[in-house]
Amino acid sequence: MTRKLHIKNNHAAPDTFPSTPESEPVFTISLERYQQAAAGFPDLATQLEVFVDWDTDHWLESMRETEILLTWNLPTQDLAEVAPKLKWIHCIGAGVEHLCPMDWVPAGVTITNNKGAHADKAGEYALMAVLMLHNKMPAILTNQRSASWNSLFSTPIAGKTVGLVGVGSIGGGAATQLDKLPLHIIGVSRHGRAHPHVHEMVAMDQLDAVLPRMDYIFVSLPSTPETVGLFDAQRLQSLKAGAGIINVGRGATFDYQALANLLASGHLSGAVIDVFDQEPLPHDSPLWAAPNFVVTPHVSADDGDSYVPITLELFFNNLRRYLANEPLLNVVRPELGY
Ligand code: OXD
Repeated sequence: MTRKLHIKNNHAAPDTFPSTPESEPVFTISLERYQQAAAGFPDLATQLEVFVDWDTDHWLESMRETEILLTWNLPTQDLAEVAPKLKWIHCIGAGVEHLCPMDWVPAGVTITNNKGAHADKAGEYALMAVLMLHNKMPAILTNQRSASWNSLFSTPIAGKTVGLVGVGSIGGGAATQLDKLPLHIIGVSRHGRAHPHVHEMVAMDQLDAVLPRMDYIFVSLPSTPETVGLFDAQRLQSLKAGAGIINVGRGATFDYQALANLLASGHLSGAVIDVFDQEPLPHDSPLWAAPNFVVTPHVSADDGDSYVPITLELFFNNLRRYLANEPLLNVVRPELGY
């Protein structure tokens, strides 16, 4: 018996995913890419009948027989009637806030996410961004815009403290890379579970106790009711004078205008920011020109060459569990939203 796998790709459009034409090929699961990955899992692939689609071109016809859906998003309305055989949705992103609230999930359908696909790339970005902040690159880039030669010296980084707010797969990747430097690493996570490359781990309710000790803060939180607005004006104001900020999680966790104000006033030294509420960041956003505020276009964690192969490997490994009736990895908890 074969099971039908529907792969839903999206054409790029602003405010969806992928949001830019250049990101569309990075995230497209073409039949060719699928077959290349499937060749590594022949015993599993023969158990699937695969249909590759774009947007909702063949959604209604195809979903009638579909048991497994591989996608970033989907039309959720009346899903139980549209897809009566559906059992498993694998989301090709780590963040699933676009699928929340998950009151539409039919009984018996499990959702998994792409947790684990981002760790290596995000870890290197973290290393780069911490070194950028420490070497005053945001201020140097700001000065460059006005042709200003201002000798901003820095020191070796030894002895500085980096805080990782969120120690999931991305925060863990950051810890692994940052631990190569002579830094003290504090992790803050929901449960405060130990990580081999984090020197001091606390639970989220200790966040305000440890934040003022951090020279550089790397935030990789999902957008959930618990995290939206976490870094508001007051909390940002409470950070150590001269601290630097990196955000690769979701824009909704920050008040960026308050952050820009604190950079302009000199209380904070720099920011390297990869995620925004609206992506692409609109041309007229004041953040483009905010001093010491570096914008990167949501590229911190996605491997531009191998995102799809990494995703499909993760998918096939989970498919093995699925076919063996074993618990899946990366199951999203609808009540938590990640
Ligand atoms: C994701 C991301 O959620 O890259 O996968 O932001």
